[in-house]
Amino acid sequence: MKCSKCGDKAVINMRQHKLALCSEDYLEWLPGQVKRFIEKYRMFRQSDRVLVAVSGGKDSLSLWDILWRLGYTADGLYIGLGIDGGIGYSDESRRLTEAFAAERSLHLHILSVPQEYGETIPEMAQRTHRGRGKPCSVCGLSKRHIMNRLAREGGYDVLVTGHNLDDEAATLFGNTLNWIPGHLSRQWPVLEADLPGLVRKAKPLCRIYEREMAAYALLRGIEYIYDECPYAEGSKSIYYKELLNQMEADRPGAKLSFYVSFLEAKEKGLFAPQADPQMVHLHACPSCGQATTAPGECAFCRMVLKVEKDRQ
Ligand code: Q46
Ligand code: ZN
Repeated sequence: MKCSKCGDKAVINMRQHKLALCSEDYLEWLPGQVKRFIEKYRMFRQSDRVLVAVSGGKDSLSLWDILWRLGYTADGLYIGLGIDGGIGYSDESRRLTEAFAAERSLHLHILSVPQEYGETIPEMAQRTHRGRGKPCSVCGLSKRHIMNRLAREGGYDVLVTGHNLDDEAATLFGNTLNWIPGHLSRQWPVLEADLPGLVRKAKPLCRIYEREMAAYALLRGIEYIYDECPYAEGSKSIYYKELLNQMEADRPGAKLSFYVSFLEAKEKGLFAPQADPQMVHLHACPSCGQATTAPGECAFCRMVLKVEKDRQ
């Protein structure tokens, strides 16, 4: 197969775009696509200070690499969750993230959950009995809170994450199967900072296939952690991704059209935010200042208090 641009040997064939590219053209094409979507959805401007949440995986490290090459001012944030899973998951992902930042002289913030809160994420999950044996709900709650706090404290204009098209399509699939109106009305490539204590958030890879990100990392020689978090196994989102991949194999472009048609329908007014009765109770958490609908302190601050009390 030949590169559609220069006729050299193609290294990737993207049936969904009817495009095959050689390594050199691909490494130029993908960042161009990312820039196009950053501008299309008005995620941030060239002069903004960007904080990239990095996990050590291919998507977040490649995103950071792309933003850096595009000339954005982008620092990284790595959160150490204290997850081992027999493979030293957190230690290895931290090592790779630090090496990535050092190679490019990029600034990396590191927050270690066990150092900051006294326990690892799996330990906190056990203590609080959240999530029926899986630490994912404690993990998600903690990551959202910490990312938001550090982006605010650092005065960043926007917090970006490496969610790719496969992630967004799987989330949309779940939200649609269960018809969750609040989630459908909030799902969008960028979330404005329109609630107390919350920063602007954006997903520059939302229209880039996971396979395209893996190819970018490989061709760019980015060393990333291949293993998934050991707790990801058996998750609903992996199941939805498998189903969507089956559709994609039969009909190239199915995933992209599912997600993009949703965005277009939203632009025409579908799933417009309704007066959400929960929002009536919205206030800033007296302890951390982040928006919450829970009475009193937010779920994260209550969880940390419970862990502290329990340990005494
Ligand atoms: S939530 Fe669950 Fe992930 Fe946290 S514990 Fe691992 S799988 S990392 S996206
Ligand atoms: Zn709080």
